Amino acid sequence: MRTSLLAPLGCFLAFTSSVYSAIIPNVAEAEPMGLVPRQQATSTRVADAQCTHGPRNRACWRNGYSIATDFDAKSPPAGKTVEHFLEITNITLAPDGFRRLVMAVNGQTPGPTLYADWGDTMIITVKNSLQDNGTSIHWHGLRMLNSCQHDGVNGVTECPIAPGETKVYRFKCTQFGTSWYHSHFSAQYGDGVVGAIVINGPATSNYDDDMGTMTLTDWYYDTVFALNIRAMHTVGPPPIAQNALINGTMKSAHGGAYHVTKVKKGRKVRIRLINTSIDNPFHVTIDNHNFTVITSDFVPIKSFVTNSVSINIGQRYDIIVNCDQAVGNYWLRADVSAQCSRNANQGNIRSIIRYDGAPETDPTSTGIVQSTGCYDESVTPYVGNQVPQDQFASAIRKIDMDFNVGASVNGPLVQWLINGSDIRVDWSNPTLQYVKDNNYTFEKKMNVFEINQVNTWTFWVIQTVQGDPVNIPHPIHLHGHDFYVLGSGPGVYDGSTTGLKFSNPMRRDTAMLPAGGYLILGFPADNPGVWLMHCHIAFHVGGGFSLQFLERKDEIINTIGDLGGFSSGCDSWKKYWNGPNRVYQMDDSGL
Ligand SMILES: *[C@@H]1O[C@H](CO)[C@@H](O)[C@H](O)[C@H]1NC(C)=O
Ligand SMILES: *[C@@H]1O[C@H](CO)[C@@H](O)[C@H](O)[C@H]1NC(C)=O
Ligand SMILES: *[C@@H]1O[C@H](CO)[C@@H](O)[C@H](O)[C@H]1NC(C)=O
Ligand SMILES: *[C@@H]1O[C@H](CO)[C@@H](O)[C@H](O)[C@H]1NC(C)=O
Ligand SMILES: *[C@@H]1O[C@H](CO)[C@@H](O)[C@H](O)[C@H]1NC(C)=O
Ligand SMILES: *[C@@H]1O[C@H](CO)[C@@H](O)[C@H](O)[C@H]1NC(C)=O
Ligand SMILES: *[C@@H]1O[C@H](CO)[C@@H](O)[C@H](O)[C@H]1NC(C)=O
Ligand SMILES: [Cu+2]
Repeated sequence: MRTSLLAPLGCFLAFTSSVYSAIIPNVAEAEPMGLVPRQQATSTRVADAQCTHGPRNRACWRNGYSIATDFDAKSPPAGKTVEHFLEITNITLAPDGFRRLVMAVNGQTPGPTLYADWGDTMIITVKNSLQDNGTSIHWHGLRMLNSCQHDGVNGVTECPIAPGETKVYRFKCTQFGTSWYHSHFSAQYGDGVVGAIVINGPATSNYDDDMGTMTLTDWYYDTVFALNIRAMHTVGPPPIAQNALINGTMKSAHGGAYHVTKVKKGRKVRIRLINTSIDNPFHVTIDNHNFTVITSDFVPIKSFVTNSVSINIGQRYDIIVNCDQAVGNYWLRADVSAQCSRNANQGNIRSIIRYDGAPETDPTSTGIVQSTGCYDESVTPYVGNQVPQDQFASAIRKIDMDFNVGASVNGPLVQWLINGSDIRVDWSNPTLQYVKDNNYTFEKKMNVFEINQVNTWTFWVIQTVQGDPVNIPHPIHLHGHDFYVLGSGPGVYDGSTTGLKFSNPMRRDTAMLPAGGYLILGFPADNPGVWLMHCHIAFHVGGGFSLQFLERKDEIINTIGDLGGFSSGCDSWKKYWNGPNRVYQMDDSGL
């Protein structure tokens, strides 16, 4: 088997000034006119079929699809099929000079970046070559329209892939932009099972060169499996990361190296920032350079110029940097916000932006004063949608989120309660099995919330129970949908619509629940399936901070069709789990 990694060729198309003047529409012309209801094709202003995507007209795509298209309403129908092969192994690596066991993807962490074009179908074969763990791979932020059986959540949409076994995931790229994949098997992704995803498509601003993805992740010298168990049985702050990795590398007292991104003076370059942390949010700046932010998660936004961007776990921002400064070396800095997390190498988490012709030395540039705090950037989607305010009051449902310290045989047990219950999935009996069996009698610990109204909007307020000793923000991530963020705030939501945003609110797949406060989300029930919603801090999801939406249960099996290797996967898993060679227990939520 082999990996086919298609280079993002479209991003390097050359252009001449004569081509430039002939190209329509430009970005400004592609601007959608006002707001339209969510379920309709968005804009009457579609791309000219003649217009070709390129450095001077990134707003174009092809065949009538452009940046003005609402990708929730339609996407190019007949793309190509892109195949990838990922093998998960347990090996020793030293990404910052310190040698430790990691769980790698094709021998590296982050694993290979998966490329596709908008409208393509990805077929990804995952082989679990770990000796003593299952795995399941989730394609973060991908909508998985009518294909929840490929969402990669063990205990929900599949049984884990048993050691030595393979599973084939298949889904259509209905969105475009930047994302990542990661394991959903307990804390496994924190030990290295992550990688980036790039889906080429149009963009709201022009640029010359696509520099690819840049992953930012906190890095621990103990395995995250071990730390997670310790965190679950220790009352107090979570473990402190020893370092952070930018694109898989960093310097430390043990050695290592800074990642170098090579740019050309006079060019505008696109960098796709992805926060793959398990606990650390970052503020990213580049010395001497402002940049233009063009997307938040998969959603194109009205671009804005800034000198710093705050990225929470699971979130992505694509930025365009104008390389207009003197030829030289400049630091890209990723600072951890002391208010929400800690990192032992705070202040030194950096990579290098090196202009062609600059010496191969470390930069001497100086940074700006970093912004601090734990918040989401305030962004406006480029394709504007209206959320129906008249449906809000009758549809809103409340979910309480509470911190608790319980007891277990291993000492105290840190629990994150969702309406009173910390989730525990059963890897051998995933929720999709219940759906297959027409059995809707769920145990409380599964944290199942049903959404049964067809194609109407569903609204949720996640409310932190007041008076807890632990008050920190949580990055909330939803599978199967981009949610609309209607509002958030400190304290208790008062039930009113005053201050909520129904007209083109922020739309994304990961948003911040403020410390001790509430977050109000809405989305249309247009994707039958079982979808997890959880805090993306690995220690919190391990401690139960997760729920599952069971969306339009009666339609799921007919809509998703072929279950692929669902049943044979569960058979192999149960054989391993109940057999003599299994050495470990599940001792957290399983997610
Ligand atoms: C990884 O390797 C270590 C050391 O050989 C072993 O103890 C551990 O069980 C392995 N983990 C998995 C998941 O295979
Ligand atoms: C997964 O492997 C790690 C060691 O590599 C171990 O600590 C953990 O308990 C294992 N979990 C399961 C459920 O196999
Ligand atoms: C990060 O590393 C990947 C893989 O080597 C590479 O393709 C990409 O260009 C790097 N990103 C940046 C911004 O340098
Ligand atoms: C990644 O997200 C975590 C958790 O929200 C946050 O603490 C960290 O600062 C983020 N990193 C970046 C580079 O934004
Ligand atoms: C970045 O933007 C700020 C605020 O607009 C401005 O003062 C500064 O000169 C800009 N820096 C560069 C290098 O363009
Ligand atoms: C969560 O629990 C509260 C209090 O018991 C209840 O009022 C509410 O309906 C529950 N939420 C959902 C979505 O079931
Ligand atoms: C539903 O599934 C649960 C868990 O497997 C089982 O205990 C229960 O008997 C099932 N109920 C029905 C009606 O099949
Ligand atoms: Cu959390």
